Amino acid sequence: MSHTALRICPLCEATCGLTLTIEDGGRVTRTRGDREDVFSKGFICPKGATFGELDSDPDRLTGPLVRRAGKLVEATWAEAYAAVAAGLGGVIREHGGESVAVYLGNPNVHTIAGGLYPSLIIKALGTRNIFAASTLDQMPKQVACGYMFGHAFAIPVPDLDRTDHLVIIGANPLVSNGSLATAADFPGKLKALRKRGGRLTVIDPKRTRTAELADRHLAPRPGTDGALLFAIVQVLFAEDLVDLGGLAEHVTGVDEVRALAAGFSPEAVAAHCDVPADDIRALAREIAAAPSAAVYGRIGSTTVEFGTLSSWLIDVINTLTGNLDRPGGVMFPLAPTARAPRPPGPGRGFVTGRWRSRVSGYPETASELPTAALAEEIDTPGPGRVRALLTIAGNPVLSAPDGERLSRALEDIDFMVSVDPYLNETSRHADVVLPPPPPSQGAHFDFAFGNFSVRDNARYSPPAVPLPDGRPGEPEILARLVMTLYGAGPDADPAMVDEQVISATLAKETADPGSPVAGREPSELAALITGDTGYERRLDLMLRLGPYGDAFGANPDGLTLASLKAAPHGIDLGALKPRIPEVLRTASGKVELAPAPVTADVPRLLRSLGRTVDGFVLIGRRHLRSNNSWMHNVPALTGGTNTCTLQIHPADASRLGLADSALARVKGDGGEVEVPVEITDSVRPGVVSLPHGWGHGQSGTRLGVASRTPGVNVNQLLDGTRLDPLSGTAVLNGFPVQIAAAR
Ligand SMILES: Nc1nc2c(c(=O)[nH]1)N[C@H]1C(S)=C(S)[C@@H](COP(=O)(O)OP(=O)(O)OC[C@H]3O[C@@H](n4cnc5c(=O)[nH]c(N)nc54)[C@H](O)[C@@H]3O)O[C@H]1N2
Ligand SMILES: Nc1nc2c(c(=O)[nH]1)N[C@H]1C(S)=C(S)[C@@H](COP(=O)(O)OP(=O)(O)OC[C@H]3O[C@@H](n4cnc5c(=O)[nH]c(N)nc54)[C@H](O)[C@@H]3O)O[C@H]1N2
Ligand code: SF4
Ligand SMILES: [Mo]
Repeated sequence: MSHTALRICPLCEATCGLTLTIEDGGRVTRTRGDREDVFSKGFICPKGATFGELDSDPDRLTGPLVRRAGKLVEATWAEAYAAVAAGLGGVIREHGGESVAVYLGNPNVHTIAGGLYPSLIIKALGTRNIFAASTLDQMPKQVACGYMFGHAFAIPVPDLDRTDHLVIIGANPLVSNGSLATAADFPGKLKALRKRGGRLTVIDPKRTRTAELADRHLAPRPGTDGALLFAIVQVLFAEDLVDLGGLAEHVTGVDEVRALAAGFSPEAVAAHCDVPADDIRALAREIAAAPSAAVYGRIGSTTVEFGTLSSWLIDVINTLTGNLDRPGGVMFPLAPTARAPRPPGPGRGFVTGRWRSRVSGYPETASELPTAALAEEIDTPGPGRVRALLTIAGNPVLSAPDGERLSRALEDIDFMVSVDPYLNETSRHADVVLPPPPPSQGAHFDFAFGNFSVRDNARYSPPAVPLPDGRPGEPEILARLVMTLYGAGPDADPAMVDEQVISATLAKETADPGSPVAGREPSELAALITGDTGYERRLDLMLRLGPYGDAFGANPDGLTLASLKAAPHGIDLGALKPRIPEVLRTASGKVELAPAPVTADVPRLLRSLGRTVDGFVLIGRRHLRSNNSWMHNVPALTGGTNTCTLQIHPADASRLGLADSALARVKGDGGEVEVPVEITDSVRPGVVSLPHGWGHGQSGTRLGVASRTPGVNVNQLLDGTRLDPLSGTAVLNGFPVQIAAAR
């Protein structure tokens, strides 16, 4: 016998609603798109369709592992927490909680646990050694938006359903399904754009599947978008196309931007970008002329040498053309668990560098240090050295620069804990591995992606399959870590962690005159909270205090956990709405178009204009049936085009004497790899493309399928010193390499 259950897909940012067919034993045997899902309306991709295989991968760990006499062996949960208490406790007693580093990987934005507990763990440790996938990803956007709008999470997203002209820079949503723009069925939305007479422009050094759909594809040299975007700004001013529309009274710094742009005419940057000046000029005019336009950048605009400048310029263009915060332009989503809007006014503003990394002195950004500096923080002796590491849902040995150095550092670290379902290239170094259950056995709510959804919505999935007896869910695993750090014994109830948060939040909200529950009695509100678990109760709390919430009865039709549970296909909260000035938290209370720390980096961009590259420039790529480093272990997701090859232009290949599938030697600052070439004219001459997340087959891992087609680790070509200086983000796209035929 079998039955079906609904589950939001946690495998990418599109957050599709899935219908799972579940056998009596709890195995997911079939996965379809949920046609009634208010957000995804039945869309599913090949990765979502293999949810069942990924869920039941036999290499997933079913219980904790503890290192005994040098070897990781199976242990009970009680033994594992005792080992954590002894191991981390010892390091903390000797060197302090600040000697423990935390690395938060990408899936934290896809889990309830990752949304609710890491900040409590960090607080319990009292450490500033926080590292995350952010500085391998979107941190430049957070820094740029932090300065412009006052908050690192005030990130506008393209209003995909209403825009007349979408300009995509360094993103390939046909493959990635979108990022910092949560939209199920991105391909369908691009087709709908064309159908309603809209335009699509793609700026990408590669002719990607997304570029193939475009009306106009500009293929600049990698890393030169900053100059190209500045040239668009220059044209807007020079041709009198600047029109802030209703925003004018809310924006400062326009004249400073005008002055800075003067040095970047299309003619001044054309040779550097290798894009004709006329094409840049035409694009600027089209963006200005469109009834609405949305300029949107992703990985190819952030993980690059001028990542923060490019991220900033994207929203400068949106602002100067009146497209910021208007339908069809870029808008600020309002998540159901966000704080309910408060009256507009000046805020504290955004700063970086409140502390610095110990070895290289990199500034903190959004409370994180650059992940590229994690290895040196561990392996460089001296006071303040990182002595222990906790990784949650991360695989930095493959995802960050110079994984070999990080691996060596982790061999010698005093103590390491990994919360991860797999024994992989990173977790194999841990002293204790705490595996969360497969996704079918966990509840789902998208705390992170509500902030980036192109349409506001609220959806909740309870666990589709019950947890086996004695197996904790990931929220409980992390809550128990918090308790352990505070010295609680094995019998302490982890739900106490959640109750603590609930009472602290209620005390704060009832005392805040801007809160929907200002002046009310915290104990009266606490008694109203529902939910079967600690995390459900916190979700109820956040929903009820949030922008659409019931405010604990004051707004009886508002959202609660109960109302979400009563709507299993989700609740649509409507198209995005303008939020300026309410969303702004800058010190001026305005959009600060020319923040001094950002404009101070413009001379570096100007200096780059005359530079030439000797050799090749490497860019990355993603594959539809894959996700970073951790989906190469499912047979249905391997093979076909999903392989680790070096894509190279035919002219370059013939010059180097490389035939298709021949081995090429690729050499970068940090090391070299040998990899089969794939000859294709979809990459520009002078550019090669190598995907990340490969380099499996390392000793001590338990990844039977991935080990058979290991691929090579592109990040071994980097030594960790190439960073966007304003955000500490690694330059993973557009770095120089030398290529030769392997002997
Ligand atoms: N060269 C190059 N490098 C890149 C990139 C690139 O484009 N080029 N992209 C970068 C980007 S955008 C990112 S986000 C990073 C990703 O960097 P990471 O987050 O460090 O790496 P992932 O490969 O996503 O690894 C995710 C880990 O989480 C585990 N996991 C999966 N599901 C769960 C879960 O439910 N709970 C827990 N606790 N663990 C889980 C997996 O087993 C795996 O170990 O990589 C970056 N690295
Ligand atoms: N199938 C699949 N989906 C995924 C992932 C995955 O691994 N596989 N990863 C998920 C994650 S963690 C993220 S962050 C998102 C990323 O989502 P996207 O950013 O949409 O994905 P990428 O394929 O990395 O697209 C980056 C594009 O930038 C281009 N590029 C490289 N350098 C430059 C440059 O200098 N300038 C310009 N203009 N373009 C450049 C590349 O050619 C590439 O097409 O995808 C998510 N979704
Ligand atoms: S697009 Fe993303 S969220 Fe949707 S089914 Fe595929 S992997 Fe899952
Ligand atoms: Mo990412």
